[in-house]
Amino acid sequence: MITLFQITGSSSFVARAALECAGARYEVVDVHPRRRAEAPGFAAVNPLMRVPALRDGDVCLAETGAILLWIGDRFPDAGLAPPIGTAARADHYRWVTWCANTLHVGWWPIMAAFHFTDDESARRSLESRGREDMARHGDHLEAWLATREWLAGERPGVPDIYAYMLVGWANYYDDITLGGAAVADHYARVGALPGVVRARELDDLDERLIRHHPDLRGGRPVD
Ligand SMILES: N[C@@H](CCC(=O)N[C@@H](CS)C(=O)NCC(=O)O)C(=O)O
Repeated sequence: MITLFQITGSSSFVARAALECAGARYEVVDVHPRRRAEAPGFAAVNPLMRVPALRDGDVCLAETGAILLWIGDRFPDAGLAPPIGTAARADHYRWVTWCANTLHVGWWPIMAAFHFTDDESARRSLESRGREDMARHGDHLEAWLATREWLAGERPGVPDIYAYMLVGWANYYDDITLGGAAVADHYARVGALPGVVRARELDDLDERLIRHHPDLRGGRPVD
């Protein structure tokens, strides 16, 4: 059995969406955002206590990109990862890695500048530089998607689901949009995949990835 350690509506959403798209059988352990040590088995799977984390039999995985690559390979019939050795497979690695090391971390100065500095003016500067970077990332994605439907190959795959979540986080801000029409169309296409729709329902998220019930995680109040 696969076990996903999650906080609904966080980065773990994308792992759940990939599992749903893969048609996987899995269970979830809801991690309380402020009482992570209480989640049974969580620290053993990811000593950093960050979500998503995944246990698959004897295998323990952390890091969103690694988990997505694992799911893509683990369920080959779902077609979420192109065949090894193909150009599409190279694009698959490229975009999962770009999402993990560029777009995902690109959100931190915007969402969590307070982690980096206590100084108010430095914080504003980080948020503003973060927005400039995010605009460049959106342009990069837009250029790639202007000539193709999916990020890697002819079918939707795990990089599409990862990009979908990270593009969707722009909905939390009135002044941020990633890319243009091609990114918006891709967001709509990925958002309509049945597994992604189901993961949104399970994570209590609307089409903009905004929580229906902001005070609940896994159906329970966050106190
Ligand atoms: N590099 C990790 C980052 C994961 C991460 O930061 N997850 C957040 C939730 S969105 C978290 O668990 N944060 C807890 C913390 O920073 O203590 C990954 O890509 O999986």
